[in-house]
Amino acid sequence: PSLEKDFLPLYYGWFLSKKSSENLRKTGQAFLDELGSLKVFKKESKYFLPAEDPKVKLDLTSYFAKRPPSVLHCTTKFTDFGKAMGADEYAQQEVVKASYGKAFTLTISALFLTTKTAGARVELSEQELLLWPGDVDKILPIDNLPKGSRAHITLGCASGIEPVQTGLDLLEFVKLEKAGTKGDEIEEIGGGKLLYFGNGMWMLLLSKKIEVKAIFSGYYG
Ligand code: ACK
Repeated sequence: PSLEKDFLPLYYGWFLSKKSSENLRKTGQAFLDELGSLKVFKKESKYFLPAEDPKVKLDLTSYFAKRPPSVLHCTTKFTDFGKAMGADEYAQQEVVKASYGKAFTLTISALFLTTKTAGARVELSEQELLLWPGDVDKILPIDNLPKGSRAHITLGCASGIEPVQTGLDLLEFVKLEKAGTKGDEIEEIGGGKLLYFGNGMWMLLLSKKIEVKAIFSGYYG
């Protein structure tokens, strides 16, 4: 019997270095600032405004006021201290044990924003995909999306929204992409090409992908 079976973390994931974390927060903030100032965004801002008071000024920074408190992370498996489905199976994998405490480089290909969440899309390498659970890339049981589709870093959540939503929002984008809706190309802005998928769903495809340093580990709360 091993100790780790009895003390699983709240979740496993890659935890960004302090510097990478600070840089990514800044990049995310710059995106919010620029997007919020665009005419096309203002024209479509009704999705972010209360129906009863659609004239109030929208400030995306205060809209996404719930931000991760410490260093940013990319969740692999939410194990809920062992209570989540598949928690033990995940934790007992050799690759998980062998990778624990090891350094990785994550590649960020896009930033995205919906009425609920703001996040960064993570492109996992072959090696990183070995740490990705088999059962998380779906919203509905029938969804069949590429492994790692959900990989993300939460940057902020709207009031009343839990961070689990960020990955689900990213899956919505991926489902639209799979259905052939690539998003309308709005314009080139600082950092890349801005896409609009409708319903307040925006994505910035980074012209230069961002690499961040991260340690694979568990978070115990
Ligand atoms: O932003 P995230 O990936 O979304 O990081 C946090 C982290 O675990 C701690 O809350 C994620 N999380 C929470 N609940 C779940 C869940 N049921 N499935 C997958 N990820 C989850 C959350």
